[in-house]
Formats: sequence, C-alpha cells, structure tokens
Amino acid sequence: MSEFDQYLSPPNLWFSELHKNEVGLTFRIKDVLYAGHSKYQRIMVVDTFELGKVLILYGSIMFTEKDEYFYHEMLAHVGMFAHPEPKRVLIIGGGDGGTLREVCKHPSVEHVDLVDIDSEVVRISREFFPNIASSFDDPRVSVHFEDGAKFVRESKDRYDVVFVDSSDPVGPATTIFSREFYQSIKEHLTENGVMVAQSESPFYHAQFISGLFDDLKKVFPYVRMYLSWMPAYPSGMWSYAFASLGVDHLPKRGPETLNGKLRFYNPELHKAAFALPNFVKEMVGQD
Ligand code: SPD
Repeated sequence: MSEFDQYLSPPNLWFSELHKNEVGLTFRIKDVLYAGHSKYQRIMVVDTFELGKVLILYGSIMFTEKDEYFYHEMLAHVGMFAHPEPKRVLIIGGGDGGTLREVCKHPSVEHVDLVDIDSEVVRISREFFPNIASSFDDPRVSVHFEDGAKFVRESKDRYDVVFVDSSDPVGPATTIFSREFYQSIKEHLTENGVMVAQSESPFYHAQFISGLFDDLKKVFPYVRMYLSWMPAYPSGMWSYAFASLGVDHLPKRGPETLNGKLRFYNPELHKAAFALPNFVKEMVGQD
C-alpha cells in the first residue's frame, strides 16, 4: 500500500457540512443510500466508515448513528424528568422519530402528538433508521404532517411537555423560531408545563442564541440554557433552551421506571448540564 492510497483509492467520496462557509465537519462516505427532494428540502442518507448511517436535511447533519442518542436523550429526558408526571407531550419537528423514541420510554405518557411539516422525513427514517424511528406505531402516538407554528396556533389542546426538535433556522424550520411561536406554545402548556427546544451552538451562533433567549424571557417566567455534546454538530458544543411556567429544571424523578435503556442521560448529567461557561452566561444574560 503506497502512501497515496488513502487519497487516491475508491471509495474516496467525502461529505462536508460547512459552518458559515468557513469551517466544517467532513467525513468519508461508504455508500449513498438515498438522495432526493421532498416538497420542502433536499434529503440525503449516507453510510459512512466512522459514524454509521447519517441523515442530512437541507445540507445539514441531523444525526449520525454513532451520536444520535447524545442529542435525543438530552433533548427528551431533561424536559420529561423536570416535569412531575408528564402525560401529554407535543413534539414539533423530530420527524426522524428519535425524540419520540425517548419520550415513549416514560410510562406516565398517555398521548403524544408529533407534528412535522415533511412526511418524507418520517418515511425515510422508518426505512433507513428503524432503531430511531421505532415508536411511530406506539398506540399513544398521533403524527400530523403540517407546519408546527400553524398547529400550535390552531390547536385547542394542552400539554405537559412540548419539544421543539427542529433543524437549523433556515429553510422549512424558520417558522418555528419566533416570539409569536413561543407565545402560542406557552398558551398550550398545563400548570407545570415545560418547553425544551434545541438552540444551536454557542460557539458559532452567538447572535442567534442571544436573540432567541431574549424572546423566550419575554414569554416565559422561567428560562434556562443547558449544554451537552454533539460530535457531529457544528463545534460539538450544543445548546438547549428550557422554559416553563414556573417549574424548575431539576429532575423530579429518577430513571429507574423507564421502559428501555439510556445510553447517555443520567440525573447527574441533567443537573450539571445547566452549569454554563462565562461567555455563554453573558450570551444569554444569565448570572
Ligand atoms: N445542526 C443541526 C441541528 C439539528 C437539530 N435537530 C436534529 C433533529 C434530530 N431529531
């Protein structure tokens, strides 16, 4: 094997997600499993040598099989365990089913509405990621293919926990990053209601995050950011917004009663995730 083989031998196809067109994450592709367009976005599923299969929407990595549980467990369980007894849950976005899979592990859950604008994401996830899209047939789950902002504006239902599992604030996800949208969510929360939204990387998206937290603080009485790792997302440092009508962010129960295993989340991480570096505290105006 010559020193040039790693550069010149097939398969030598690489994918890069560029952040701000200046830096990026690059991985080598073993196989392209799907590449097409839905009504809303470009969708790709590739198999890779290091990260397993990867779902890419609108040119942006949604998850890799190797790290998806970092994100889905930290998005879902922080909100679910902060609530004393979550029965009714709304997931906006999350058409791949990863957050839904985690929510359905909670035995207190009686009903989940999942609203994703793009039915192709659900179809493709069921076909290529059956371990992630594993809860769509759970009898507690109703799936709605429509715009999340429109759904919350028009719905009369109330929820104990609402998740915003969106893609980046470009393309089809733009309608679900506005103060009006958060106001509608607030109006659909029950007394101890909690909302958790993915909120991008503090390393690259400082201005976006400051604006988002300003908006949230105008709507909710209790707002906190938490952080976790997500190796395949820009910078690997990923943030989440926790907002509620008053209930604090601490876990109210332990994970012993869950149906199914956890590979990432534990109560120690839950508490520690709310400790922020100084530059991030400043970004979100937190003491
Ligand atoms: N930069 C990508 C951010 C995407 C966050 N949502 C992913 C959805 C996975 N369920």
